[in-house]
Amino acid sequence: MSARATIDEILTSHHSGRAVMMGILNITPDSFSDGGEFFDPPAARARALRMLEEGADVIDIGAESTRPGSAGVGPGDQIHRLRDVLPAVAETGAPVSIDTTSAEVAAFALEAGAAIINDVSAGRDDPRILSLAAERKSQLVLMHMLGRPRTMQDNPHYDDVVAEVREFLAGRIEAAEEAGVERGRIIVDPGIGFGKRLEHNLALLAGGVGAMLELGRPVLVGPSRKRFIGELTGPEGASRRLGGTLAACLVARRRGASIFRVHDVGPVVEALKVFDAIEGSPAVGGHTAD
Ligand code: HH2
Repeated sequence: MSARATIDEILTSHHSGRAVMMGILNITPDSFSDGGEFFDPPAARARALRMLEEGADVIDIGAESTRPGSAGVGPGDQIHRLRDVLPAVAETGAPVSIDTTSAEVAAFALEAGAAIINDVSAGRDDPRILSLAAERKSQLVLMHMLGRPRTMQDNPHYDDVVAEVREFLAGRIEAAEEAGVERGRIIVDPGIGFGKRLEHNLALLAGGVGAMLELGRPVLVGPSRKRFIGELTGPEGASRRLGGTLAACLVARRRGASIFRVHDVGPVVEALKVFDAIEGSPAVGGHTAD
């Protein structure tokens, strides 16, 4: 991938075919795969710079873990965690996204240089986040989640997961537009691992991405190192899920996802480069093995 994507290139990536890399920076003591590692500002900044070198277009900073079973961190504590780290990352010139469901935290982050609000509750936790995004003309990621992080993995059920997630996101786009957010600033995300069993995650990565694209907005996916990969590859820890993460990103890419929220930026960039080169080769669609 060449130069870092601009905000406009991110917002039109579903049309242009550009792959956008969102590198994960969790400044939390308890995130499921990297909790505690980047809690202090110098370590967090170094991690962000490393991901940018590897090809990240955006750094997604989260100060609250949303892993299954987690209880939540108040806005004051999130802001305290972000105070030194966020300006240091924004100074690098890379677009910063703030992973929060709190309007207070989002307002602080936008003031400190963030350009994107990544709300895993899609504006349901704190509806003021929608009017904030509208007023500040920030970009807004709306993600599907069934239930709340504390309980979302307690026996999730869908009759038709793809249709229900699509319906939910269509409704949240409408709510955001009613609050004044321009449709052109919205990104949608099926919420891999958020109130989903293995078969739900697989369905969303297979047919789901195409169904989400019908909403007319870029599709972001976040399968990185998640539990459903471990369910397929074995019980090793989250940092041993790179192969599965690559497979999930490539499948989602094939279906039209254009924004990838990942921990392992370098390997995903490399995999997508090779994948896109093969898919773009004139022989694709020509000869087959049989
Ligand atoms: N996944 C996580 C957090 N934020 N945001 C979007 N848009 N999509 C996702 O799939 C997504 C997200 C969970 O992963 P992680 O940040 O690595 O862990 P934790 O929530 O434990 O900090």
